[in-house]
Amino acid sequence: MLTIYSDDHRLHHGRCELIDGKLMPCFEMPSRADHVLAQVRKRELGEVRGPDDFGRAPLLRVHSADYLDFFEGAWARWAAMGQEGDLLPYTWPARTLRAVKPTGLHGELGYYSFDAGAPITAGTWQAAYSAAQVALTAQAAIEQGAHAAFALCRPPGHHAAGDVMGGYCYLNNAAIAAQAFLDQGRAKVAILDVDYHHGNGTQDIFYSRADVFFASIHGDPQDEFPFFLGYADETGAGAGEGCNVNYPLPAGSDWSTWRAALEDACERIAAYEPEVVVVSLGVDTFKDDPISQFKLDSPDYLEMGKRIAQLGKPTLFVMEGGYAVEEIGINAVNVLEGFQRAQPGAR
Ligand code: Q9C
Ligand code: ZN
Repeated sequence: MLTIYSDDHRLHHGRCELIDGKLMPCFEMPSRADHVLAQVRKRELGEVRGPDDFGRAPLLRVHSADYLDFFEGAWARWAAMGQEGDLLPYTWPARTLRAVKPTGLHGELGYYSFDAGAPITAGTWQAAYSAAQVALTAQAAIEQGAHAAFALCRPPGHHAAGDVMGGYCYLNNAAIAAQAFLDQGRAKVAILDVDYHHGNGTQDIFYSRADVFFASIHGDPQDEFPFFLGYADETGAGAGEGCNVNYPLPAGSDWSTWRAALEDACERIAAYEPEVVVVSLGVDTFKDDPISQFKLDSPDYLEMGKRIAQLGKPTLFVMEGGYAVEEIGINAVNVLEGFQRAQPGAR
């Protein structure tokens, strides 16, 4: 399987996030991608290539121009104020306020974000831009005939909506790739989000559309981030009614619970008859993940890949979360290897 990777991810290295009332070093750190890449190489998954540059146009199919302009320019405005620390929002247009867009940097940042989990640093725009190009390059490889490809994206993307960042995410790599498939002539795409957290951004982007089916298996938002989306009664709207399915699972869920949800999700995806599948591949479902509550073990990820392969569709894997840095590479590559081994004629 081809892997697409860019060193530009290193340009994004936030300093800290608020966890349990304390400012802690960001869990979403550059070494995550290093561990995944190391395992891709060690396990000889296949060729590793850098991304091509498809420019801004495919990003604009998912994100608004004003959001991209704000994101690209935010650090320069912050630096011009004499600041050096990470740019983080601290006020949002919550229910009792107005969703106006103030002109000042902090007001605008609150408007374009939903939490304080997505710090903007000097290199964040370039890292996120390159991650989107990584996803688009892997998508192009599938469009050119590859049965599967792995986009080793960092920062991740599935919490980012059309004009909102948050949850370590800025540009929705999986959504951008899914939209590219559609724009290149595919009629229907399914997105399977296996990250521990609900893919609120992806769901929001496609919620009213029938050309993308979105399925997400995740910690129950009653008691887990992102709290305000990801419930089982969210089934799509308008033309997209029936094209969204959520599997909120309780804390402590292990493979037996998780795989039952995967089975149902795969049956729903098969019934939708997509031309291609995009997998938002988070491995923060792992038992030792420092910020998550599921109990999957490393061999379970081989089974996950095998079941996804049984869909029999061209499949784009897009890296999302996973924070037990030693194991993230093993578990991510287990999914890819499980998928690959299940192919007819696999070695
Ligand atoms: N006490 C992704 O996995 N907050 N994002 C965690 C823990 C945010 C996760 C706080 C988690 C975001 C891509
Ligand atoms: Zn996650």
